[in-house]
Amino acid sequence: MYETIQTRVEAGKVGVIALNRPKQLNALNDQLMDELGAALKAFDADDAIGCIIVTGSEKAFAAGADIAAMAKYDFAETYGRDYISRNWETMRSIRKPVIAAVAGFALGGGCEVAMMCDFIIAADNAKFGQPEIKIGIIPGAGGTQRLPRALGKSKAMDMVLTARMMDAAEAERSGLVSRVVPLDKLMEEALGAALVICSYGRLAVMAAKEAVNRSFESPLSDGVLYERRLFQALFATSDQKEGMDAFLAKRPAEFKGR
Ligand code: CO8
Repeated sequence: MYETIQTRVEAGKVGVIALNRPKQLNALNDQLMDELGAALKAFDADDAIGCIIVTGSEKAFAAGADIAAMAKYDFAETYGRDYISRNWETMRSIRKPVIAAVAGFALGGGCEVAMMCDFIIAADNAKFGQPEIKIGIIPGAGGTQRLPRALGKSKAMDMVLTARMMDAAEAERSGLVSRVVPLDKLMEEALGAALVICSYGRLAVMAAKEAVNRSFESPLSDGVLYERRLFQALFATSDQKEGMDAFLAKRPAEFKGR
């Protein structure tokens, strides 16, 4: 059904999307972004799925937007027809957690897609970078905005202006990624994290994601109020009763997602 990505379901509840243009190191073209958007939306709408993993190959998560495709576009096509830009914001509309499992190169748009996910688990061979300046452009899918939030101004400027790559150890030290694991353990680690998330109440998981994302969009007082209202709303769910009753009864909780 898809040509540039592969999808599968793990353990009946984790949707896995693997970017799959191996000859181009998973360079992101319009077709791939259309397919990624469609797959994300399909998993988001599927009640059986509790968490989504986006990954690439061992060599590349994605080496950026497809330069061969971009090279021929002019302003009328990029701005007027939204070539290479369409569908990049789909990730932001996904309400279930999305984990990026990154091995190899995550450059340019590849780094930006990883940063749009909710958190990044990296293999020890991962390399992150925003090398757009080397080809006469700048990041175009949030790199100049999300990198400073993740790394602080100095490292973000260093990466965007010099185009240097950051290895997995530096990325973890800097807060860009949440965990680094050996390459052969990457999917196991990501799946483990996804299954832990799936074991919790679906509504609380969605609310937690929404509240954390709100912190990037609002002043602290508004964000704290937003969090408070979501917190209070969760007391209307049966999962809140079940979670607390189970704790007090010293038994595992059985969440229903209601
Ligand atoms: N686009 C197209 N093809 C690519 C890309 C790419 N981004 N990256 C690699 N490839 C291709 C190569 O052309 C090569 O193809 P071929 O075998 O036909 O010559 C193949 O993949 C293998 O690549 P290399 O031979 O170069 O492999 P190396 O291991 O020697 O090097 C690198 C790997 C370092 C990753 C190198 O390929 C490289 O520097 N790639 C380009 C990285 C880059 O500049 N990325 C940023 C692109 S711009 C961008 O992402 C802007 C995003 C804006 C999005 C806006 C949306 C709103």
